Amino acid sequence: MPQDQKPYYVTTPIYYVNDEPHLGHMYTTIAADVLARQHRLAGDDVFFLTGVDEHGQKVQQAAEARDIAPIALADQVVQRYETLWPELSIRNDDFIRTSSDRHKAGVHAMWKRLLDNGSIYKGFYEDWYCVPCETYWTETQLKDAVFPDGKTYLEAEICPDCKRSVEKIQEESYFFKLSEYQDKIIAHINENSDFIAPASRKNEVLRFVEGGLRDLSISRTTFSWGVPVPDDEGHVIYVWIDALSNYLSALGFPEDTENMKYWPADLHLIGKDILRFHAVYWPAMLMAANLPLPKRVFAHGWWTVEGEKMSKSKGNALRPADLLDQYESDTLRYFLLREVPFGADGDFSHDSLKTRYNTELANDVGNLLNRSLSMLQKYRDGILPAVAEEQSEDRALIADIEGMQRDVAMHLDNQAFHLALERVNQMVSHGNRYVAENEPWRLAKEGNDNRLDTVLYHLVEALRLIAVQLSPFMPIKMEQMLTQIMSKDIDIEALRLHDLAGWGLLEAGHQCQKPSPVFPRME
Ligand code: ME8
Repeated sequence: MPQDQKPYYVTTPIYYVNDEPHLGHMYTTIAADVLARQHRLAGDDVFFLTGVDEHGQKVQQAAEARDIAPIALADQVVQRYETLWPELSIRNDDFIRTSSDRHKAGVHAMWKRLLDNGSIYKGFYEDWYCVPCETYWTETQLKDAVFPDGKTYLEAEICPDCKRSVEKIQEESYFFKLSEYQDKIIAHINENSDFIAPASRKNEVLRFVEGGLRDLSISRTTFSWGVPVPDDEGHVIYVWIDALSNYLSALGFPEDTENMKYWPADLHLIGKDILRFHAVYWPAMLMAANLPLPKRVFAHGWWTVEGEKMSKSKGNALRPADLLDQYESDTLRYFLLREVPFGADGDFSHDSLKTRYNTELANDVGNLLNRSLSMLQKYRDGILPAVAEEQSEDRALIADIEGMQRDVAMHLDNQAFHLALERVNQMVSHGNRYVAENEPWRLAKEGNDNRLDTVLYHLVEALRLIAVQLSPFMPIKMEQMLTQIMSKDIDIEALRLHDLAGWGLLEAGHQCQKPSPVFPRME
């Protein structure tokens, strides 16, 4: 690896194994994959981590319901993920399982650090607990949450997040001195404006922390499926302390491994449901352990399906395998990141997917590729001509390409996937307008060879650079597109901007392939 490569570490949540993968898991992981690909393309030294969260009461109960051991359930679900991710072109560098020895070693090391620093003590715990969410609620929090009829969640014994029953529990427990970190967390958030995104989420976290942080109960005695507390095996470590440590254990923590160079993470991508754990508990743990904090936590929004909340009971959770039976993986990748501003909630509808595909991909990108390569075939036997005379409209096209390259990089730095794609689409429209305005068929008829050569060259070169920008989003389709343009097998994983982002790298005399549709219309 060259010396100047910048490390870039991006993570997804580790997903619970009590359930099958669904649209939501797919969404976060695709987003992380696009960023990982974008950074590899830019020449960075990328580490992209995903994995599964295998411990906890919820998983234990799901396994009991199926009459199998928790680890057997975990093995089944892990297999689903391990076959699913490649089918969606997800190219993670590692896959962490919390049942692995390397992970347990990391969790134990984290625990010991907190214990040695005096951040952990033993006490008694009495509170409300939501099993499905693995979340504890204080009396105050349940009292503050009120139904429209005025009844409090405490009276109803209902979880304010998932609206299912909470149970009262009392047990001996270890505690983490979270309360000591209230001011430090507030200061960190205020001093690091990029730490929590989008901005609305930042305010939400600040309000929560300003409301007061109580010490956090971090061990359980009521079930056994977890990482045991060192030297006190009647306790298992609270599943969130266990789970959050994955971001370090996967790098080899506590050993001083080569991969520890990736810490602190550049980005934890998560859904808005688990923001508090990532933007409050995790930073506090890291502060207590004297470790650097992740640079950024981005909490994206929530998908519903055809206007309804996805749920097991409704049976409407979209399964990636079913989606992949209906659509190509690149179409799904494109749609999910294009349809909804990243950070906002969104609705999955088959109609919107088809409309977006047909208008933006089949009509716009597909058409520009087809008509450009067809005209090149028809008028120049597929051989790229030299530029004869560049006019202002040609220079405007090049300037727009360069603007697109800058803007896409900027938008992806902000995780604004939808804006990055919108920007590419503007460029594609510019390309189609350029065809309409220059009327190559007229130039051919008039015998205006100089102008025709120039227009054909600009079209193909623009298409090449558009495909490069889209390649993190649609690696398979863009491999096909680039293969037609470059007339050679393209290894999309090996592309680097450094070698291919400059305007004019395609040489006159280069033979392009005959076009074959990359985005056939969907009926
Ligand atoms: O929370 N819309 O795991 P989990 C968008 N193990 N994203 C969704 C979604 C939806 N409807 N449903 C799920 C856990 N997600 C813990 C995490 S991390 C140290 C431990 C995505 O299986 C989204 O990324 O419940 C959300 O944060 C995650 O799945 C929750 O996955």
